[in-house]
Amino acid sequence: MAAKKILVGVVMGSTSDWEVMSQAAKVLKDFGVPYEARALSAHRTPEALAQWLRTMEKRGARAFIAAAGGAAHLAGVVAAQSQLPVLGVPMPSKYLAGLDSLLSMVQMPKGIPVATFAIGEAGAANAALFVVAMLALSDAPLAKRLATFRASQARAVIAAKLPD
Ligand code: RP5
Repeated sequence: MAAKKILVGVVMGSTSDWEVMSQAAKVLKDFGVPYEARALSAHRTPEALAQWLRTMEKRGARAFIAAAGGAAHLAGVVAAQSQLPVLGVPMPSKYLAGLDSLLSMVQMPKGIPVATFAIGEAGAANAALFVVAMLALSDAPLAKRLATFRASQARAVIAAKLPD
């Protein structure tokens, strides 16, 4: 039986990243965007990572979201191996609070880009929302769902009351 088609590959360097990256998965799920999430590391499992990237491309992936912490080279390694857009999410880290992850990820040398998002949950959710916006360019029902989401978010902000 053929593997289920997916549109987004979500990869993180460790299962310890999942608590944050589940925010990205939730957004994709809520918008009905088929994705596969895996914990695969650029340095601990380089061959398995390369194999998974090839499989995702064959299954129709249109983008990768890659999250890592510390010497966060995972997104760059994914971008080196795939021509698909790579969105990077720096993970909060134990000793440097994710600043190490952010600087590692955002400072890609010229030629192989990674679109780097904010550290942590906001970055995870926004990377997924950005993928939704990219896919919505050629998917009118998805574009409508994105517009509905943004309108409802705006209504919630306007309706919110500050404490007396
Ligand atoms: C990175 O090292 C991972 O992306 C994670 O953010 C960090 C710590 O990994 P573990 O030691 O928790 O597996 O590769």
